[in-house]
Amino acid sequence: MFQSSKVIKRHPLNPILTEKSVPYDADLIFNAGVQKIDGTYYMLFRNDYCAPRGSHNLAGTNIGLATSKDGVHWDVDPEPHFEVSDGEIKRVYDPRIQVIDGEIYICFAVGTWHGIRGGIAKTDKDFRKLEWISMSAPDNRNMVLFPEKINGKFARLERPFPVYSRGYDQFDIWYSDSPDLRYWGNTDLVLPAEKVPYVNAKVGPAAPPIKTKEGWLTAFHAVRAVPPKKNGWEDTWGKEYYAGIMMLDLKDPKKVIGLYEEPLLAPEADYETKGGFRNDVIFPGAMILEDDGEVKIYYGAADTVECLATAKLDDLIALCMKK
Ligand code: BMA
Repeated sequence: MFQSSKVIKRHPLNPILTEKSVPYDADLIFNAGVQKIDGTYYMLFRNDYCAPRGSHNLAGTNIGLATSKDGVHWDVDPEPHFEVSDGEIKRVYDPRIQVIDGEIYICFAVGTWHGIRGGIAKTDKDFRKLEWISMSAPDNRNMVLFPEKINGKFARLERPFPVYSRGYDQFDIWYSDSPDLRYWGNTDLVLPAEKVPYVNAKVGPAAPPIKTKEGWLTAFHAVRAVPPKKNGWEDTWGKEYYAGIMMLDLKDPKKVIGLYEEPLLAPEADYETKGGFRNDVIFPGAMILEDDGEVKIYYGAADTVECLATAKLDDLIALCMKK
């Protein structure tokens, strides 16, 4: 019913990373964070592994590192990069990488025994160190950091999930800022789900914002509830995940100044709609703006593989800014 925008090109080598390229136990490779630092692309990918490999018996989640010189072909490290599972924390997943003033930060969804939390950690150039800076109260996740301080404060988008007040899967995108990445406040609503015409359920942040002359451009995830059916590995699955795109005000990023009212990316390709763990899922995790004005959009497909789509920055801006 809904189609991807014409300005989007799926990369001909999609999916660009799958479990086949991972030399250790790996089954579902998706929802990666990517950054280009000093000319090298770094990807932290989510790996949901099964025991034994290749079975449908999910056994855990770790995070792998892959590097690339062109953002398309990847070298995967020989070992998983990290797996966090210590007492209260069950696992971390869906990493989002941001560089602010030369420091590298990762936002994670953190599964704990007492709810899902949004965690922010500082790391170093080889992504080995994980120094936790802050962890939200449950239930919150999908945090993304802005690439610079705004009005003197660090800023993030986030997605609390207030089941009591909004109902199951009716969730929105929120904003908070912080003097130090530890204490977050000034929280406000950014994009309520009902403002997005093709959504009948929830929205949430996806790719960390990039700065443009018009504003902060950011891709979000947008969910439609559909009648549950057997889809993928589970007996019933009743959702479709799209990528949406919007523009936020440069000085007041709580303010949406442009929203594309149709999906940027809708599940259409075979690797998005067939044979995956959960088909019909597109979940962006990064947008990289190249010097020639191309934007690389990295996204998880079907909760199974990692993909790349490209678009021209000017086209993405035009989608958001024209009514
Ligand atoms: C969300 C998260 C994502 C996942 C999506 C689709 O709730 O768990 O990591 O990609 O569902 O299954």
